[in-house]
Amino acid sequence: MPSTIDVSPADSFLVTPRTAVYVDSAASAEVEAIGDYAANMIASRSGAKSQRLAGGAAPDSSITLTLDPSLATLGDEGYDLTITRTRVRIASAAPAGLFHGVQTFRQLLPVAVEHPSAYQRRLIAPAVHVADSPRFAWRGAMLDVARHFLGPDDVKHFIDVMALYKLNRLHLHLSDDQGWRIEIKSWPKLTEVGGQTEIGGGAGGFYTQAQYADIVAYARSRYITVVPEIDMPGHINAALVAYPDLRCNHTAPEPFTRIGGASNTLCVTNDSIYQFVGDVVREIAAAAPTPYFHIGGDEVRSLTKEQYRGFIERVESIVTAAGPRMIGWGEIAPANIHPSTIVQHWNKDSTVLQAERGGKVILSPGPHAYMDMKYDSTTALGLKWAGFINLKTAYDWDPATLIPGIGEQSVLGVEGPLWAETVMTRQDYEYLAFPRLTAIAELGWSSARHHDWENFRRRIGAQGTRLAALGVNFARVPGVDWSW
Ligand code: TNX
Repeated sequence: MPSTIDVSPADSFLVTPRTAVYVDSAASAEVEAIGDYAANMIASRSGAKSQRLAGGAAPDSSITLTLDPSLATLGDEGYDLTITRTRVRIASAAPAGLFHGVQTFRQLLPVAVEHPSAYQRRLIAPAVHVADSPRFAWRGAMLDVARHFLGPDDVKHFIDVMALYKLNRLHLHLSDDQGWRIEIKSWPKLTEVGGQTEIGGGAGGFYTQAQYADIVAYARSRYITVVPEIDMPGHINAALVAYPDLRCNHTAPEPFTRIGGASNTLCVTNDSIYQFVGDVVREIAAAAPTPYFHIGGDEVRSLTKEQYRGFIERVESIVTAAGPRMIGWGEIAPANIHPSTIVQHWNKDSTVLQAERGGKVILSPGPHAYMDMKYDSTTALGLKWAGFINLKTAYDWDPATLIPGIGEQSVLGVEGPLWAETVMTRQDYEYLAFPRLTAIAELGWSSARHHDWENFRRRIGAQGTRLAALGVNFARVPGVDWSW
């Protein structure tokens, strides 16, 4: 829900065959690409282009995208959208805001906008003025492509749906006990061996570095930053099968293809494993520029506290030297990590320690944000260790008050992880992610003063036909009127 919205009830803007999208005459290629995206959205065929506005005012029936430095108070992602009878104007201090403004305009158009070739496609939007900016900088989803692999096209489809809800981070869990999913040229067996397994004995799979870079670029064009995760020092059995010397006993463990975790870890007391960690971090960061690198760090049971903390601190210096900002799950917080490192809360963990250091945290609380939990006892897919999570439970919490000692200032944002022990296909992912991911998106974007379950419950019903139009297999959860 936007920060402010003023509706002029008597007026509306109608898209006609003459409606054109304009960008400023001096617009950058980046802004022009957003213009083309908007032109495609309203056109009844693909390949439509935006035009450059050569001086003077925009003509009637125009949609203009303008960078306006005076809107800097709304931040890079904020935007100002004005729809009148004759014109649509989207303005922002930065391209990201223009893109989000286009998404709001899209949401104001009828569902037919999702069907470019629909026979009857009367695109009409109410006249409004919206001034809007996000509450949190980090609004994420996580795909666990390690437990069951998901191909690049399915990931891109997920990215497209994320964009509709102004989500801006896609965390990819690229390795785990059951599989290794990204090509590392200096350690080829990671994918030759570790990439061939997954839960249940299926064929697994992996992304080549070129495919990974393509996903990152695709996400970038939707103003979504991909966050690569390589889970270590535990949850790494697939790599140990490929390279037994990474273990202290130098013997290959059995492949692990069940639900649950193997107890094996990297041999953190052996200097040579830091060469491995460095190679992996540097190759992934070189394959596609990344501002963040997630090192996992969760659920390690077989190391001493000192061994674990020493490992995290050493890996932090490796990641930081390679460029990215490090992220780790809540367990890393007791190590002596830098305040710029980001800690991701998931369970009863020590994340608060990072807030006490003046650092930032991402909130993915298991009992609210875990999209791999069942909705209720009748849900066929999913796990239930963190409880059933219906739409209300996913929505009805406040990131700024959830954890004592972690206030608004410490919260970088929210993220919904979709662990994939039980999910195998795109349809499975979608069923668990939607509509709950819209609740995470709303918590990330909308101000706390707009937080209202009854209001959200009524509004979200309208997303059903839109998600259906996009081919998303969302769960028709009870308590919501999906018949709009
Ligand atoms: C805990 S969340 C895990 C994952 C599992 C997930 C299943 C976290 C950091 N570790 O390895 O997939 O539960 O819900």
